[in-house]
Amino acid sequence: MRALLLIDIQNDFLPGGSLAVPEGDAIIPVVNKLQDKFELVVATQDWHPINHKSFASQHEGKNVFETINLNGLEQVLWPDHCMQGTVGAEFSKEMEQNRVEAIFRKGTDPEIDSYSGFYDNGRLKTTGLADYLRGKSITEVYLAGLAADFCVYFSAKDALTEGFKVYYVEDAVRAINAEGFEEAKADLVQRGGQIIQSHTLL
Ligand code: VGL
Ligand code: ZN
Repeated sequence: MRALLLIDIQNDFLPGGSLAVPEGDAIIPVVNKLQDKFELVVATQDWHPINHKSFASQHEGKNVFETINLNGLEQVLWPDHCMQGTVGAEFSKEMEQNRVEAIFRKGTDPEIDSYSGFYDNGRLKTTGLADYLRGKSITEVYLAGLAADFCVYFSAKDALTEGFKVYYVEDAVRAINAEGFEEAKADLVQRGGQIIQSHTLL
């Protein structure tokens, strides 16, 4: 069985949002068309408390996109984004949501970031997503969403580690950095993932 994972399609990652991904809105018609082709559709939602340590605003004298050491892990400092209960944290209203069976929230612990929908960045805690998918007899996971070089990429890597067949739908993702996007795709192929185009599914 196949699942479509919609990664962080939230207002703050879309044009006008605080951490807008270039052309992020271009994926929405694509993911809306894709949903009907899957037995299961699941979404992840970046869901930070206002004092999350991935925010540059929590570190005096630090600027956004600088890197620091946070509790032993390399951490990029982001603009404040996807704060719990804010409009920025909501899914895009343009995204079809009726078929989304479950939402996995992440990034709720202020001390650690969580790019992947499966684990936090230290792999200390699971969100329960892998067991949820196995419970639904899912063996193949197709990834779409934002950002291609962060949360989609880390989710795809963890899906591979968890033993799923992994498909990264290239035209259903957009990246923060172009170089990071190329590196992410190359690394996923190296690890046994496949890069596909949505038209092969439609
Ligand atoms: C993301 C940076 C910070 C993402 C989330 O969804 O890719 N990126 N938090
Ligand atoms: Zn975040």
